[in-house]
Amino acid sequence: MNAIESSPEFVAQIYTEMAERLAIVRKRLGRPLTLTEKILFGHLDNPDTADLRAGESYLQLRPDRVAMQDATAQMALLQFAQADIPRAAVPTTVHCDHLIQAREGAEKDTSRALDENREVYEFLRTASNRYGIGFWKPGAGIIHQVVLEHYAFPGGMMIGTDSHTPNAGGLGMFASGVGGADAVDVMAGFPWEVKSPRIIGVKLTGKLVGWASPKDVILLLCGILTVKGGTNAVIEYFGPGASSISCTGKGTIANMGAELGATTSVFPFDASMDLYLRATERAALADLAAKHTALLTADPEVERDPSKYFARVVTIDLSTLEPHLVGPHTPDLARPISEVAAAVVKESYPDQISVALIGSCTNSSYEDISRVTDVVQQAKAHGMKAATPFLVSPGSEQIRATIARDGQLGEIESVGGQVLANACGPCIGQWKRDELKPGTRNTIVTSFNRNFPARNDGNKDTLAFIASPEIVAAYALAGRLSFNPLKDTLQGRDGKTFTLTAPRPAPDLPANGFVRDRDGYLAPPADGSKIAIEVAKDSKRLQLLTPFAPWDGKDFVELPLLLKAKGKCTTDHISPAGPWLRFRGHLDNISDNMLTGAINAFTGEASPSAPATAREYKSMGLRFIVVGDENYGEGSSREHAAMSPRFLGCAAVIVRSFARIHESNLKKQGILPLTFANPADYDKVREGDLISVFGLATLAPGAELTATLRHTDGGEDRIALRQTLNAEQIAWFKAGSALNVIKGQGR
Ligand code: MIC
Ligand code: SF4
Repeated sequence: MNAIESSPEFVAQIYTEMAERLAIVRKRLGRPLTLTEKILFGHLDNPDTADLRAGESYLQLRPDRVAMQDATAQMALLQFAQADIPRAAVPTTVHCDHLIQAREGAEKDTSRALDENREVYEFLRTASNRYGIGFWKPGAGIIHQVVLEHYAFPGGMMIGTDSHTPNAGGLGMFASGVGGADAVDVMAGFPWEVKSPRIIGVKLTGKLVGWASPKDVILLLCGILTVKGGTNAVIEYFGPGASSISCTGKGTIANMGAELGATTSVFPFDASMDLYLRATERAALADLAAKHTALLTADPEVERDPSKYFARVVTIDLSTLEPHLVGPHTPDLARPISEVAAAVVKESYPDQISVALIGSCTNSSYEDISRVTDVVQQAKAHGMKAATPFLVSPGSEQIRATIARDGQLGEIESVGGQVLANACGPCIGQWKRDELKPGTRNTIVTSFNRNFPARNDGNKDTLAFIASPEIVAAYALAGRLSFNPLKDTLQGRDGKTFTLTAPRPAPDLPANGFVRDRDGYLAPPADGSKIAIEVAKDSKRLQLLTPFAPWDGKDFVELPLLLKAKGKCTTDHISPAGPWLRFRGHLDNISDNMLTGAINAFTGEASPSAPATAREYKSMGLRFIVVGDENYGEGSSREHAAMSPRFLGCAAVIVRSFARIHESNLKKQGILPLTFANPADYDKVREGDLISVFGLATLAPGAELTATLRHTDGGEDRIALRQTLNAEQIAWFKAGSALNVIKGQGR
């Protein structure tokens, strides 16, 4: 049986193996290594022979753990069930966090979710028990927070079926977001394959002061690097400023590296991680890490001459960092707080804030909530209450119970704050906003990480802005986006006007320890092989998978263009969440949301009819092609954004560029992800085009393909397409999916 915990024995063994593999790679490379390289190469499946060219080759890695959340684990486990493998090969956990809808507050919302999602939770619980997977029940917390509190450790490697898995980088782990099919590979005992990343070094100097917080580091970086800037790159932080930031603060920064499209973000092992491990009852891991600091930090030469070792170096001086606000609609539209008021006027953003929200997997640490409490107490001293509804999503039961015990929650509630379940809630559209008429243009501010249109409440006219929790708290008090928390005055109920002072530095670890809570955890039995996994035939929520058909050996000839998407097309546009989350285990049903959020380049409108048209083609035995713009598939790891198109008959997706996880999800599911060799050819695609792709029989790594666009007026354009498939991925395409290849090959 696999132990689920990251026990000292388990971690010691990993450090030994890392050292062995690194010795081999060091011999081959003969140069100093960055921290990223140490963890990556320390987890190579084939250190002797691996092709290590950054940005070019694919690495075969052996992650130490897998984590999955309920909205993605359903499809992952349905695929794992198809692979017919008795038990997960590495320690794996499932976390029930995405399916709880925020409505009336923590208790009622959690109990309603238990009722409404019973069938899905039962499936996840029994499948976890059967396959030797640790199961965290609804209400226990959000995946990344629970992983940080219990399983992450410096130098480890983890993959998770959620794009914010890199949160564990705050504790020095190489943690990456993947689609369910990648998780299935690792759970089945195969290596995880990922593009060998470029490494971007971020040097932090100085120390955060005043209102500036770890969140502002990543908000600023989002503005600098943009949502594409981290694609196939790892962000490695270093410098004196890095060690001045708490472990949970580092978690916030690493978490939101997902917004840059980064493979992950890492921080070197330091005293803050040591303290966090001890505060979470893992002193033995802290001792072990201390013994292995050479493995868990970059070689000294790297810090001395960073530009020699990193593809790019960005320097951020924490001492002069101004708090930032990003949004709306994209996390890289960053502005210093002092420029927000002018932007409100210039862009006609609704000034009145309709709701302020803090917490989530990104920002609900003890430090965050304590700084928020400092801000609200200043207002309370003047008899003030929040001017807007003020919602708090704690990241875990550990954090909720601790801030309840230490009084911060009570303080936040006393100014009108409402505590939601320890779950994703409004961050993923699980938010019943009865007060808002659909279609109303309105402003919300959050301390979350995502702000795509319609993301939080299903309303595309909601403008979501992201800032640190302490800044969001200040906005909640003022109720206006044009309010500058650093300077402007508030009017107290006592008749006095006052200016907020910057919250005092707050501890990231409670003086009296965390309230450790493992009630929400269910360990798998020693032998789960007799446990049956039931999926009712007529279930609306779950559906067993049928393997996708293999490639028929022919070129794609004159396939209809289903949709040409324009501009940002995130996985939230391709497979919207919110109400659709309930179908995450039912491929047929969820496919009715396919591409409905994508903006049709010919009409400028969303595409509600895309699923029906695709079904029509399917009934006629026709496959189709989708065309997209830059960074297509940005955002979430949800593989539904690849499985639904595959299920309805998509043969290829042709775009200007892809986001990493989505490109890999398409490959896994047997769809060809292609890019225009000449990005301007995007403009040649016209409404009603029939698209052919030639050269499939000789498909080979690096080979270009040719396509023709036959236009409705009889004209034709011939264009060149690129692809990044390696030999193994070509085999997936030919077999119909990666899963078809794995099946029967189990360990
Ligand atoms: C997100 O933040 O977008 C999600 C919801 O957590 C997703 C996962 C999902 O769609 O289930 C992610 O980040 O991967
Ligand atoms: Fe949940 Fe939001 Fe974090 Fe995704 S980003 S895991 S939806 S809290």
